[in-house]
Amino acid sequence: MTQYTELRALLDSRRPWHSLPQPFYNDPKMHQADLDLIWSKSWIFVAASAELPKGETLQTVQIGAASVLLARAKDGVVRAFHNSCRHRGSRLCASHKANSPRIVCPYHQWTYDLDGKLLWAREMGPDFKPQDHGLRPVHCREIQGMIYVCLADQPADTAELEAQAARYIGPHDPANLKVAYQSRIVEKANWKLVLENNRECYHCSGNHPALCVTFPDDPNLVGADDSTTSNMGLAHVNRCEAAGLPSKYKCAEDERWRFVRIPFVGSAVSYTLDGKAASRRRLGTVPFDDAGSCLYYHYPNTWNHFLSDQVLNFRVLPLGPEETEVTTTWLVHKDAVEGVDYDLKRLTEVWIDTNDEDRRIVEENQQGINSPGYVPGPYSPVQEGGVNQFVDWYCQALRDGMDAPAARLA
Ligand code: 3BY
Ligand code: FES
Ligand code: FE
Repeated sequence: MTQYTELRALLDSRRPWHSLPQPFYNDPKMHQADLDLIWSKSWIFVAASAELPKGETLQTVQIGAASVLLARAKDGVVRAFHNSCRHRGSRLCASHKANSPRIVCPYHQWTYDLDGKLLWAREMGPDFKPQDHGLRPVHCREIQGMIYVCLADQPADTAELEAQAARYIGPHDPANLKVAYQSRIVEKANWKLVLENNRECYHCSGNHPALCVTFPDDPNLVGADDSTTSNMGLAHVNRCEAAGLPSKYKCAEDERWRFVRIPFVGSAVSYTLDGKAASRRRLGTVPFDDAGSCLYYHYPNTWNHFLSDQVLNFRVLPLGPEETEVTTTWLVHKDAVEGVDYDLKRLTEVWIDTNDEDRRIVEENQQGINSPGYVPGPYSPVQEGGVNQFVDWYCQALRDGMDAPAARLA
């Protein structure tokens, strides 16, 4: 209860349009509050659908203390389970990825089907009922090529997200993508600094030489505001929508997700150093190469780019108060052949550099915030509307989490 009191006081002390007070970025108690009130209650993006082909594929993901096992059984359905054996609780799968037709506990070999049913347990006596000891499910949804889980008892409704994702992502045909490359980096910074940094391009011209070749450094395109406040954004939205490609800025009522399609610089069509396509196979029903990038974020843990020739998923997971994992997945058409239709270096180099530049920025941000000299500073009204929108969402999500009947802190 004292933790709530402290948290409420800190939230009340927040100056609007300013960065957060220091404890939000480095205090272990506040980090635990983030885990309990946000990460344990929100839909969390965990994997691209293409990472889990049918039949024999498992993946694990760590969300705070919760280890979650993902499996796509032969029926094609992706399910999520607590990665804890129903015997004496051993972790079932220790690796990030595995390929197995069954889930076998390493301790006493209780064996589960990929749909969670307990198939086999040795010498448990005549009264033992295997059907009472299936894996405990975690809410799981597969929406337009992206898999999400939610640890809450009653997850937020996804109907509107599903409807809008079908409109904006559907044309990129997410069912026919394959993973071309995946990178995993650890950033020594609080997860919110990673998200805040993503929500503005104030830092782009000074830090992202490769990205800026193609990505427009225009706050009206990447901030919280409707992209049509920029003439270039308006022209792009009108042209795409006239061709049947949903593109107009669309934000959730509770502000936890948004879609918008923005143009690239000049005649660029993809995130490459020359602006030309990275893959020769155009995706789905995207009507032209220069469709720009459909930007989709879902708080607290993902932002994405949907292009005419590739899809980029970014997954953010907190590892500790000052440590965050960022996994980037590059997807191309499933029939695109490496070395023929795309060159892996060309496809990945801009965002490998950009991610590393962002890692350095947010690590320096963390170091400066840790100093006793840090005081919250003002956001640019021109450039940092998106950061303010994220921080507003975060503060409101904490308040909602504290007010929810089941809320509790250790
Ligand atoms: O933080 C970044 O690097 C990204 C690039 C695109 C939007 N955002 C500003
Ligand atoms: Fe899993 Fe014993 S803990 S079989
Ligand atoms: Fe950046």
